[in-house]
Amino acid sequence: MRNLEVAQILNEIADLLEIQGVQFKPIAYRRAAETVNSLSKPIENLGMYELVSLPGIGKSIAKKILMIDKTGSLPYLEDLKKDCPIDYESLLAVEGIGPKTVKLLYKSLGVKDLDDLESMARNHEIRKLPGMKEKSEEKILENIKFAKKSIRNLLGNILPIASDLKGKLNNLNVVLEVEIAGSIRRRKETIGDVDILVITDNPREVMDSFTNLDNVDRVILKGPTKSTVRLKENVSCDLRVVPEKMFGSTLMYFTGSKETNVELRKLSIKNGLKLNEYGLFRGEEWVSGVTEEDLFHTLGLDYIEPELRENRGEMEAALKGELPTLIGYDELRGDLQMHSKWSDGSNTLEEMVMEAHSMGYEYMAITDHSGGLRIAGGMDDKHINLQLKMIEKLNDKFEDLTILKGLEVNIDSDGKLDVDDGILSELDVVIASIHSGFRQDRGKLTGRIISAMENEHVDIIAHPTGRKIHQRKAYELDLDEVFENSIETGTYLEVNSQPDRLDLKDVYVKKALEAGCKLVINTDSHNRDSLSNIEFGIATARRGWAEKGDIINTNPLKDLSKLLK
Ligand code: DGT
Ligand code: CA
Ligand code: CA
Ligand code: ZN
Repeated sequence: MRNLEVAQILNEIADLLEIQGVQFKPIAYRRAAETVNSLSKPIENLGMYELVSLPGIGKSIAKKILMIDKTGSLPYLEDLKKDCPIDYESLLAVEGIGPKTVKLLYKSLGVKDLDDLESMARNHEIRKLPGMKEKSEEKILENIKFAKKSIRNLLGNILPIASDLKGKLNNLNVVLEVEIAGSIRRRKETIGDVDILVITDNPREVMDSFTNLDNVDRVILKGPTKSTVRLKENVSCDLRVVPEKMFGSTLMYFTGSKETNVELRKLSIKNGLKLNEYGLFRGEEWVSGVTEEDLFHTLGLDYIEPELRENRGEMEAALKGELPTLIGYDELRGDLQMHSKWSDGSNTLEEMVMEAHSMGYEYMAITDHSGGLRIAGGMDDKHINLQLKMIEKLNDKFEDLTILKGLEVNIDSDGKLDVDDGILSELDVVIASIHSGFRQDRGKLTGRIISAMENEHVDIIAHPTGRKIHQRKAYELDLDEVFENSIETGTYLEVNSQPDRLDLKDVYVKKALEAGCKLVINTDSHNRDSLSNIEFGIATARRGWAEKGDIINTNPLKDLSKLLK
């Protein structure tokens, strides 16, 4: 472990203790962190005796440093985190908010995360607190925006960058293997930093090339086995060199999630084994670790796909041989929501069709917006009828692709649709969605969705919760009631693949499937390039434990048509 990382852990302990209102200790940890940070030699070279002779480091902190050094983590910190119900990392990222304020906000207003903070600031609750003014509220609201953007990036923005890095590293002669690990491998919706592992015989050359890549903005640390850089795209990237014999165990460790690692380690101990990034051991004897598959099997588990490694019951399922067979990334036969220039899309109908064709789809649906002048780019009845004729003509041109006639209709604030049943009855796919009135109460919003589902023509509810990552919370919804009605009315809920929507999100996908719903994965593309976003929708479905049979657009057209009746 590097000095910087050790110091970070000590500072994090200080933050947590301060949030809990513990006296004196936070100051001690901060002083120790400062000492570690300003050391001129690597801390890993120091033993107990040298450590305690440093200013501000006593026996208890020295012990912790040695532990961090040896294991890469600290049970004391993990326990502190477990006891802390607050998303303090996000809150502390807001400029002007320190541990004392986090504590004040939690104790007096129950603020646990950025969303709570934002709503308290908007409702003018913050100015009532000691030491806070009207101005502080404005500042907080302003700074929340920055904090939200700077903390975590969308998977949709980071995955291409990481894949590009992987490619560049793969091109180096001395690199034998490269793998992306961390939250990207798990396809989490937002990403803190990029983690990459390589096998090489020549670490020095790999590190030199890595830190000199043209999109590296600055080098944060550079060592023989680990380097960290800040990329010009404003995200950090950790690169680790891994011995071949340990590739599986290191990949498993750095894929995480942290919670999953903790559970895997517990299971190992139960089996009289010890698991760490270097392998699986019985006493001193190395047992397994070349591949992840070996490790899982040695532990008596079925292989757990990275998307499932979130400690949401996958371990129990893997022990019992009851893991789902996840839907594959190549199993969709069509995309059932996209827009063209006929409404607010930026490509023509033909261009969208050509793109879907080149993706190898068997079918697709054009679902431009309805609503006439009331909706941006919405088509009126005349335009809808014209477009239907155009689609028929286009269909004649393609033998191996069927273009389904669709619309994305609007659910108004009373739950009524903005297109007559007469027109809806002529369509193959009717999608209904909420685009306004997000602030209504739970009963009203749930009622709107349910009345749309009750229309016999409506097949799909798009982006069912309306959330936009970093921009807008989901609206209030009784999801259990929505799931129940989805089954009763045969209306499918969408997993929207837009990287800032991913709606339904992973945990709701899982809930919906447990309730017995069927889902559809769409891109909701507004230009042809976005059709490739489908992988993020599939990833979200996989993170929600979806199998092929749960997703209607894995069906051949003739079966799909029956489902869309
Ligand atoms: P991120 O970067 O916040 O999106 O999420 P991750 O999961 O990529 O987390 P990161 O980059 O901090 O660490 C990569 C993996 O390394 C993580 O998923 C699990 C493992 N790891 C890192 N730190 C710890 C730790 O303190 N304890 C345990 N058990 N595992 C850790
Ligand atoms: Ca990461
Ligand atoms: Ca990392
Ligand atoms: Zn649109």
